[in-house]
Amino acid sequence: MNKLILLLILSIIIGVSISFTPSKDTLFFEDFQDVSKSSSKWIRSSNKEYSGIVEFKAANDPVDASDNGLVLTEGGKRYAISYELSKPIDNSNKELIVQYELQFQEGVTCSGGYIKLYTDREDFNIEQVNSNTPYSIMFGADVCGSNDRIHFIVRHQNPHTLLHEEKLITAKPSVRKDKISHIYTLIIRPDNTFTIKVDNESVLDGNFHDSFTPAFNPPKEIDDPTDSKPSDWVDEAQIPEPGATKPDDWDEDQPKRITDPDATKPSDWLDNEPLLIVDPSETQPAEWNEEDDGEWEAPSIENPKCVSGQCGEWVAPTIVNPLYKGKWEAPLIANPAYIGEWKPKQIPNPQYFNVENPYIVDPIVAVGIEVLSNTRDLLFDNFIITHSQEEAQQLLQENWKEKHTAQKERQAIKDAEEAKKLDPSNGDLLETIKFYLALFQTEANQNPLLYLVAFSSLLLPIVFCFTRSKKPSQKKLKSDDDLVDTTSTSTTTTTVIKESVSIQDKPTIESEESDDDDDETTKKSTVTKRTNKVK
Ligand SMILES: *[C@@H]1O[C@H](CO)[C@@H](O)[C@H](O)[C@H]1NC(C)=O
Ligand SMILES: [Ca+2]
Repeated sequence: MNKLILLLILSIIIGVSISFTPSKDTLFFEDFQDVSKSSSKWIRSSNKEYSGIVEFKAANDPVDASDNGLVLTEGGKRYAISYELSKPIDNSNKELIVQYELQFQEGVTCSGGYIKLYTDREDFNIEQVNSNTPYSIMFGADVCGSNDRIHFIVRHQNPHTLLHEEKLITAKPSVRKDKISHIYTLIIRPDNTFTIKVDNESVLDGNFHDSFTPAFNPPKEIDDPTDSKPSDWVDEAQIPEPGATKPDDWDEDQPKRITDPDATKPSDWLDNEPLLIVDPSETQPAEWNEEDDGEWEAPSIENPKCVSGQCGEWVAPTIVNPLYKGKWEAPLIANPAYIGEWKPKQIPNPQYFNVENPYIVDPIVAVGIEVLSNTRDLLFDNFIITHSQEEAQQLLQENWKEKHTAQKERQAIKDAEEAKKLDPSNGDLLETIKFYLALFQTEANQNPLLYLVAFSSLLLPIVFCFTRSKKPSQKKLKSDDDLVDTTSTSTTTTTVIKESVSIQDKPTIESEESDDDDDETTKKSTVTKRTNKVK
């Protein structure tokens, strides 16, 4: 066998994990594989507020050690780093797809994981980016405590006031808060609809005309501010019947429940048996010393005669009182004077305008991350902006899918190991090896090339020995070993929560309460407590 061919095959296989190449129509693509290029294109804001250190490097616990991302390395810091596009993006009459990958490597307490697409303006200065820099779209994950949502905000110019207003989607799709990598996709269509996907699954389908707050288009009519409810307006629909009186046989003093008059004490009831008795099988231990230990008392056990609960003082059960009626109230009748609910008169809205195509956003000149993160090591990767959904899906398939699957499996193992630690009947080494082998098999069944990689990594040294070759390049094999090696870094989550620091850049959403349920996928192992029996 020719070792060159073998090497070629290997490098092709290894290349599979991150292989996406953008087309000439791709508007923006960044996978951080060329670190020197990324370092020169991503510009950090010189604003003092943004002191967080960004690095371009692999994940802490990488599936593929050669897969770099953009990492916000410190917790409790603000970050502003942006990439200026060579040509501004105009989404008129075209689909626009914005997609990126995000991983909370060390978990998340309170962090922005969203991106901003900055508006093409005369005064845009990439080195001065801050929370007030005008953006056209803000999109992505935002978590703070139990509040989390995927943002999609459009800054839109009001044609009357000429001021830009932030339009937020009313829905609050939730963020994946686990420690594995997820991919967020926004699709904006020229028919004024949009879709938000997480991990290639739709989480929100919306419409620019009615999915945003405030709406792009103000209402045509508004309440007349000069109108007010007349003082004689009757808006009580029902009234107590006039002249109704309490019936003579209505006794308001009857109690709700009474003792069951038909109940009798069971004939086998044991009035004088105690619930606990001294354990007759216990005797004073030989080593018991009354002087040191005090007087010995035998422990108590449940009285075996009382297992059916028929011991002690007998009390008759209670039943619902058939004579109970409660407080008498006059029956309600329809109010003959009722006019209806009062509503102010509607007048044409002087501020009305009609934006026919709110999907068209202000041209985009740069992509940026401008966030506060209280947790360290948020990792961004695989940014793409394109007019082609197929292209975005291809990137997801080629650069993310395998990694995500491997990470999910690792997480499952970690969870299983955690559960095992809590369980005293720990599994043995053989079981663990069997488990990893089974895992490898599942992975390899999905991607048969892995068999070849595993096989080749055994075969390679033999071939090289045999042919006495000089420099086998083993470096790249590491990434594939990693797929099986899941015993790496434990979960040390040093998270800093600074109450005083809040995410300032979204004034309109500060006070909102999340009514979303946590869809956190983290499994919590339950510890079973053994309660000691009374003995
Ligand atoms: C993503 O979803 C589409 C359907 O919407 C499907 O055709 C495609 O295979 C999916 N891609 C991956 C990588 O799962
Ligand atoms: Ca990458």
